[in-house]
Amino acid sequence: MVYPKIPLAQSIIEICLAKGIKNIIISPGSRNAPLIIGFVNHPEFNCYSIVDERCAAFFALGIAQQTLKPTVVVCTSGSALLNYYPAFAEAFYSQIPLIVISADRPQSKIDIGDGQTIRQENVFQNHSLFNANLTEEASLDNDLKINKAINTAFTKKGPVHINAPFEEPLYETVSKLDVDVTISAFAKVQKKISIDEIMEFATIWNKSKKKLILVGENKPNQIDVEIIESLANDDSVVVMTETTSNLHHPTFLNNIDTIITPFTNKEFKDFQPDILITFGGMVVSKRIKAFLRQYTPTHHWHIDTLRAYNTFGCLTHHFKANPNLFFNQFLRFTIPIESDYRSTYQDIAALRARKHQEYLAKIPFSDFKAFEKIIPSLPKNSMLQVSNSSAIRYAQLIDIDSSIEVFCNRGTSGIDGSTSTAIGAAVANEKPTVLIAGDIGFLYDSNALWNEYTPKNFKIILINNGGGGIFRILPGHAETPVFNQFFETSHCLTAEQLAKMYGFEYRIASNETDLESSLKGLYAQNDKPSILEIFTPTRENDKILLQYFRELV
Ligand SMILES: Cc1ncc(C[n+]2csc(CCOP(=O)(O)OP(=O)(O)O)c2C)c(N)n1
Repeated sequence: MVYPKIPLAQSIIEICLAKGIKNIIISPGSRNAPLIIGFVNHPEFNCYSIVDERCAAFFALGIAQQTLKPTVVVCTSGSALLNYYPAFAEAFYSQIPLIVISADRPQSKIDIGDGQTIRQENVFQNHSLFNANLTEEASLDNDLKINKAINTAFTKKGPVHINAPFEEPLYETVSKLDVDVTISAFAKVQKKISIDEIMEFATIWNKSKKKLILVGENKPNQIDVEIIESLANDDSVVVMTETTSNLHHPTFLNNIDTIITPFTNKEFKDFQPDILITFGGMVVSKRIKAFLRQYTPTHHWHIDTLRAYNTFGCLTHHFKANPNLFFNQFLRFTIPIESDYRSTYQDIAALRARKHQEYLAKIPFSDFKAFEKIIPSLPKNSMLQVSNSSAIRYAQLIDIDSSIEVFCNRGTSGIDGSTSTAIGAAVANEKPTVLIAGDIGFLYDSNALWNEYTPKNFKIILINNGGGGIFRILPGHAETPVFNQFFETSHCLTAEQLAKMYGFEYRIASNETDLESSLKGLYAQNDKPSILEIFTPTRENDKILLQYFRELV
């Protein structure tokens, strides 16, 4: 075996090994040479080389999003580390385990004029679940900090930072380990809810005729079928899901904006629930947030082992359990109550579905039309990754096959890493993966394509509406030069040259007929990754979408 000579690097690698860490994304540098040498020469690790640290961290995030296990990113000293911050913040808000290991100069070399040196300790302080600021020598104290960082990423599901100072020489190797690391185990406590707690809340539940369950971002296959059935069959329960909820039942309302946008004040008032139960991560729909903030339920209970955000300003209880455990215990104490809450909104959903079909049948080629064609064309049992911002909002409006797993970086809703995340996720998941991206987000993260790991069957459907289409939809849009240059950032760029440079097959479509045949070609191509770029009419898209909400009643 080849080990780095520096004992601290040996300790880091041995503790990662003992903790079952598998995937290491490495960006080049010299200060991190001891770590690179150690990880790459160990057969237990899958090492990936990605130059751009921002892309590397999102790629790692994509792997961790799929494996639900901590993924490590390793970089050199200096500004390299700061490029991890967007993915670090996304990991924090999306509860994804990410371990940053940065190489550093010893503290005596900071702020004395040494090259490629910045203040690295605690640099992610505001979003880090633990900072292991190591000292230069291998020691029990350092071992414990490394253990704690990795354990925290596992148990608290989020990002941690290990900062490791190394002094030159950096490239020397040895064939035997000099360290005998200490491994501290972590206890995985399965949280139980007390019977008293359950009874108190079941009593409220049993008296309420209007219960709304709103599911945020949720990993596929997390909720037991019996729980889904039980909630779906309760007359007093409306379950609202989003595309990123990965939760399906014919009675669940999966197109929130379509259902609620046309509501009058009276209809909102009627819809106002007595109890709101939420689980999962971030909610995409702005409209449901606005509704629940104005028409606050008497009770809002959030279910999550770790966190509960007071998203609607009315949080009354946090059940610290996973949703399966909670519902399995809780539903045993509930009794049916006569209510027309569910049936009322089933009827409205049926009306909206009819109006939706009528409207889509008559609209011209546009972003909305493209989504109407793309979503049903996606292969069954595939993974869909979606970029921010209008892409995920359009995707929410179209029914999707329940076998398709959907992901979007909604922790911070950034446009800076959707492609890198999607590629990392595709590498980890091995399912056929399609990314639907907007042009600005795609161009922003074009370095994502700069890697050797993109699966041959990976596909990007790029909706090129000539700029940030979302800004046309948001209130405040006015057709002025300032809007075009500084909000929409309109452009005439295409992905053609990027596709050529990175060895992607490239297709285009700018009308419905082209789109249908291009989609067929796209799915048939599995010998190299592909991009299908769809050009839509910049100045029509927003009008077509806004008119949709007017015609739903
Ligand atoms: C890193 C980052 N910078 C800026 C934003 C603000 N922002 C949100 S959406 C958007 C434009 C996205 O345009 P595009 O990718 O073309 O998608 P479209 O809205 O047209 O679907 C911008 C700049 C952001 N979310 N993240």
